[in-house]
Amino acid sequence: MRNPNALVPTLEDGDFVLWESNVIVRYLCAKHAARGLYPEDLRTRFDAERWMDWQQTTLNGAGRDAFIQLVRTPAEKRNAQAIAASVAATEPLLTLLDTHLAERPYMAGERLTMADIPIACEMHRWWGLRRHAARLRALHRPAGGEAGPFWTSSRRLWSEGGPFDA
Ligand SMILES: N[C@@H](CCC(=O)N[C@@H](CS)C(=O)NCC(=O)O)C(=O)O
Repeated sequence: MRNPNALVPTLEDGDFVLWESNVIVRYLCAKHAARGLYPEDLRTRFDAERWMDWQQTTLNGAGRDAFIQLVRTPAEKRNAQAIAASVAATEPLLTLLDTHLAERPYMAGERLTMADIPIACEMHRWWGLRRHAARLRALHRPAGGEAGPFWTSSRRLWSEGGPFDA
């Protein structure tokens, strides 16, 4: 088996097999370093590394239950408490992210780096939940109201890589 965990993603680059999503991002950005996604400057690189680890160990875990419940669980079996706890755990992290992005255009500073990739994927997943949860809609975009600052930041972040499902 290529990935002993039997999970995606798994990358095959010739005879080299690599798994763990953020490690795959690091590898591809380093391999194609000329594109600038893998910062040469050590501090900028590890700033990017920091946010990638934060996404995987903090942000992803906080939003996981909302995703599992709203997307993977039939409506009649959903655990409303688990969704509420997951939303409550994610909210302060979105505020943190919004504050960070209010001061710089990208996660690691002035340029798009590897750090923006997992964060943008995570935000895409989070905002995608709006299709499933009026509660998230109400939290982040009051009916008839203006988008909050995080909306603006995450929209900008995601739109760098493709269309944003608004
Ligand atoms: N830490 C691993 C987690 C991999 C993982 O959990 N993959 C999920 C999808 S995100 C999976 O393959 N689940 C099996 C399934 O959905 O059937 C990574 O970041 O690559």
